[in-house]
Amino acid sequence: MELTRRGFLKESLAACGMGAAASMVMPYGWLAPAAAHAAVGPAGATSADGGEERIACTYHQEHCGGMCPLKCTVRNGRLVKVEPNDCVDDRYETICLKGIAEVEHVYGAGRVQVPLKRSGERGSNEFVQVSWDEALDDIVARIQGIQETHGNDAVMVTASSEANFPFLAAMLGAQTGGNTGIDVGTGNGLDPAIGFGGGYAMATAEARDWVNARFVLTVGSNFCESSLPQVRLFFEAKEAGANMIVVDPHFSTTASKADEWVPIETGTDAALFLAMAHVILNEGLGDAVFMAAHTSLPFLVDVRTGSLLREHVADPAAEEPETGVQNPFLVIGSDGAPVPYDRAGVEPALSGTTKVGEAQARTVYDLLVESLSSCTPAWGADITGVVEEKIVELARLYAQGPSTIALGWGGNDKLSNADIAGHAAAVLAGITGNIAKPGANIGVFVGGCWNGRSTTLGAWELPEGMEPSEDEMAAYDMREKLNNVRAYICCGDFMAQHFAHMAKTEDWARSLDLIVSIDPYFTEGAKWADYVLPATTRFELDAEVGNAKVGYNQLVLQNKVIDPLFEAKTDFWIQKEFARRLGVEDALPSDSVELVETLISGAEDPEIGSLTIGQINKNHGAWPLPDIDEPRQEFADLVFATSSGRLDLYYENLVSFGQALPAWEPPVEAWRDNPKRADFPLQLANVRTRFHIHNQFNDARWIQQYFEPTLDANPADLEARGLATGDVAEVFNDRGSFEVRVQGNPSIRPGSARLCEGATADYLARGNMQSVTNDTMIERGSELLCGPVIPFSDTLVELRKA
Ligand SMILES: Nc1nc2c(c(=O)[nH]1)N[C@H]1C(S)=C(S)[C@@H](COP(=O)(O)OP(=O)(O)OC[C@H]3O[C@@H](n4cnc5c(=O)[nH]c(N)nc54)[C@H](O)[C@@H]3O)O[C@H]1N2
Ligand SMILES: Nc1nc2c(c(=O)[nH]1)N[C@H]1C(S)=C(S)[C@@H](COP(=O)(O)OP(=O)(O)OC[C@H]3O[C@@H](n4cnc5c(=O)[nH]c(N)nc54)[C@H](O)[C@@H]3O)O[C@H]1N2
Ligand code: SF4
Ligand SMILES: [Mo]
Repeated sequence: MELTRRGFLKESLAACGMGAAASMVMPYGWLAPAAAHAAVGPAGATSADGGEERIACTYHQEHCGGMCPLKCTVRNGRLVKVEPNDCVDDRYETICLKGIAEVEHVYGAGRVQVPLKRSGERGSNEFVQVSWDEALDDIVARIQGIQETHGNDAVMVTASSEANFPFLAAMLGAQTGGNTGIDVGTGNGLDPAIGFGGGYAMATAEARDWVNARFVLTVGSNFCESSLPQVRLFFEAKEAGANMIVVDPHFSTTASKADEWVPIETGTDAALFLAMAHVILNEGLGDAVFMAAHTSLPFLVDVRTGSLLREHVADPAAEEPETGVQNPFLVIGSDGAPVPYDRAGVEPALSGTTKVGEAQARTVYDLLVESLSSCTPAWGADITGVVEEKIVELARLYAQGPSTIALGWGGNDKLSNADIAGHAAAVLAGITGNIAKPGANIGVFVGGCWNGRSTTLGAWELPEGMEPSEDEMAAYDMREKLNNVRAYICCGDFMAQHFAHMAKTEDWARSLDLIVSIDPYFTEGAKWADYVLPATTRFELDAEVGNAKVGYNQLVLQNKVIDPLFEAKTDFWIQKEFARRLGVEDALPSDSVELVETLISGAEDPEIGSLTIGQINKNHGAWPLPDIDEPRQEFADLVFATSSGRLDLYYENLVSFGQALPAWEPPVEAWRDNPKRADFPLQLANVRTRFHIHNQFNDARWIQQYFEPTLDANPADLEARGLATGDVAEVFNDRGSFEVRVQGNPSIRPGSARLCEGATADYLARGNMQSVTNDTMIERGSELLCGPVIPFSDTLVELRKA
């Protein structure tokens, strides 16, 4: 069969006279471009039909949290099979449909094949083919012109997690975009309590730890789609007896696999957590010993100012809040008097009042009890739609422990009030001690490559002074605030994927002097570019090895699988060409092999640092990190990474916002009684799907057979608008509109609609979903760890038949 197919292709292609930049519409479907490059494969073993065949190991996508190690078969230079790699441990031998489908997708019609230069108006999507030299000469000349007049920081370079651009911004002295406002909603509220997670709510352990839990409460995550290689861990925990309960407005895939689904009103997770905390404290189910010994709940607060009181009350010079050591927080000692919390033998009272100097002082615990007093189950039920009895039951189950709260980045995280939910979740962990113990952890567990054990790899050192400029502001703010940026180099799709409220992005794009898109695929953002440069996919390399990364509990190498396709170039080559034109070529490694050697030899772990590329490749391109037999567990000694070493539940910097302790606030737009609902009654949930990774795989034909992005809504909501499954609807609000096929889906909560994010214009009926998404930034955002979150799902819309 292979023989026949190959012979057939050879002939048919010769007949077509196909060149590298041939038309993307080809009569022989997905196989045609492969054969167009069949001549370039390096020699290897011989396949049954006499062609050249070899196997190469690499890793797949980072941004699904998978980075699955892959074993790729290449025949006559063409990728013909993708399988899970043979790893030392079969837990890491994972793959999904998207990895398998690369056999077609790498050669897919969505690829940018040649460098393109804008020929029409910006955004008109009109381009002409140019040579790499023409493109790069002009781009560099224009950048230099802009920088001479406006300074180095008039250029901005941003790169998606799939792109590999460690040098470009530094070479140009460019800005790098600042806070992204993405995936930082819940972490902004959770992470300051623990001093871990960096604002991304990274879990305090891996999902492998779930088997140790009696109760796993998943809130706002669709783990069984968004963490495909780890779905087995969900079932292992379930089989081990953990009670898996999923809180989600919609009957998600994960909800359907759980022991129980608890439907909730969108954007009200904080109210659920606060009501649960109320029950726990009210019923005396808290862990008083943990609270007194390991949290900031016994700390004293000046009732007049809301500030935490410290030992050197009258001596601001002694103030060292970074360490808290020189100026420790005060607690009430056994004699009722204030005493530094860290003095030997102190057993702090959780409750009480005292005076510190002139200041009237109360404990954080008392303030918490007071603030929670109104958060009764009835109150919570009214806001969340979760019935009172269920809130009480969840609270009791959680308090009993060991319990884990598995938060998400795609749920409440994408609403403006997410930090309050994260903060409230921290309170639940703090009052019950369900943290940093086997089975008792908290955070987002999605993605092995983010949540497994890690080691820091080395970095290539650039000459002194070769570094990015300081970021003036977050890139999303540049659309509205005065700033210096005039040229924007996007490695990945930033224009459409990273900003809500597309109309604003478009206005900004029109105002820029130069936009460059560097991506293997033709993205929505590329339409706004002056130059679209074809990058290779991770499978294509011009050297034997291109990158090394820490995947799920192992080091993985990006090995060459096939030669670059079309005129695509590697991210490394592109940077090198920039460097050559800037006269700094020698500052970069000579090739990507030298770069990878540096990454490995500089690894912080000496066992990893002593490995060679050859050794790792003898081991199929993957090397287990040390000590991975047991799941990662942070803070087992219960000393947290906060200034006091305790779980810090009181956020002094938010006193002026009334959020020193978490206090319920609805999201800015998608709240139940928002008068805006009169015109735009439906909330639009933006979620991920197992069929895509953000904007990627929209064009993968093998996947398109099974999945088309549809706007799913409850059949009753469709019917009320005269819509039925299969109709194309216009989705609109006061920010914009787009058109998409609708699907009646009883899993969707009435009053909401759901669409996978990253479904871009070319794959919808018209326009981009980003046209309607909300970009309102809350005021307290500037005080939050990572700045405000972009509230993509804090969006109200209406539908009508298109
Ligand atoms: N409306 C809405 N928007 C959202 C979200 C939402 O919920 N709603 N979610 C947000 C979230 S959580 C995230 S994390 C972001 C993710 O958005 P992105 O950061 O855009 O996602 P990635 O998957 O990291 O980036 C993929 C891009 O990199 C390109 N690429 C792949 N490999 C390479 C390579 O080797 N070199 C180069 N140069 N490019 C490569 C791909 O073709 C693709 O265009 O989207 C955000 N946007
Ligand atoms: N296949 C695949 N996997 C991915 C990605 C991908 O693009 N494709 N992207 C990766 C990235 S960058 C991210 S950020 C993660 C995100 O991973 P997750 O955090 O799991 O996010 P989603 O998959 O969007 O699922 C969000 C869930 O929250 C629910 N939800 C919506 N609003 C609310 C709410 O207000 N409260 C509650 N409790 N639930 C709500 C939604 O119905 C949905 O089931 O996935 C990663 N993994
Ligand atoms: S898309 Fe993600 S889960 Fe699927 S094979 Fe690739 S890395 Fe693995
Ligand atoms: Mo994300």
